[in-house]
Amino acid sequence: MSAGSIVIVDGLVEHARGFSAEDLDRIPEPGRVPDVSRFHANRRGAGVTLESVLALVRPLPEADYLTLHADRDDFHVSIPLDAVRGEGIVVYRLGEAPLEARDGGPVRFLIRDPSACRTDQLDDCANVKYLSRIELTARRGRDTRPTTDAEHEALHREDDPR
Ligand SMILES: Nc1nc2c(c(=O)[nH]1)N[C@H]1C(S)=C(S)[C@@H](COP(=O)(O)O)O[C@H]1N2
Ligand SMILES: [Mo]
Repeated sequence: MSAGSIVIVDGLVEHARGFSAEDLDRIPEPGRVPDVSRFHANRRGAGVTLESVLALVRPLPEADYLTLHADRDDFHVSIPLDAVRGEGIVVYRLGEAPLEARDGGPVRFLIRDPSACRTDQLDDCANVKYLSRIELTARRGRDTRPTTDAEHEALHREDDPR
């Protein structure tokens, strides 16, 4: 793993590895996403496409699911790889600075065009904050997204670092 790794990508990939902010900075166009507020009005930061990160680790043909792990608060989301490939963004900077916890940093996952909470695999709840690891698997992995309104509200009350 590289020094200063902020996110690990592993599982069913040819080259499991950690990425530092500087590693992610080296990803060229068309992988760059300069300003997420363009498509999520209340969120900020800059990053790279999931696809550009996957291109560096090379998922194996048998990889069917992508699981997003947030160790900080033990939150996990597992979604079909095909569905998320073209939609995922890995956000890790605010200007030149690291993305802070108040914005879900140091690494936040965002879906470009999410459905409302609990309506789909690619919903708002899958916009994982404090992302520590992206794991590729052949079957669905761990998913701790809330399944009821009450669970969902409780999670939002507790998950507010601001
Ligand atoms: N690590 C982590 N990421 C998380 C959550 C969480 O509890 N922990 N909540 C999810 C849910 S249920 C929603 S709806 C969105 C809310 O994102 P927002 O606070 O930026 O609106 O974050 C998602 N990402
Ligand atoms: Mo949610």
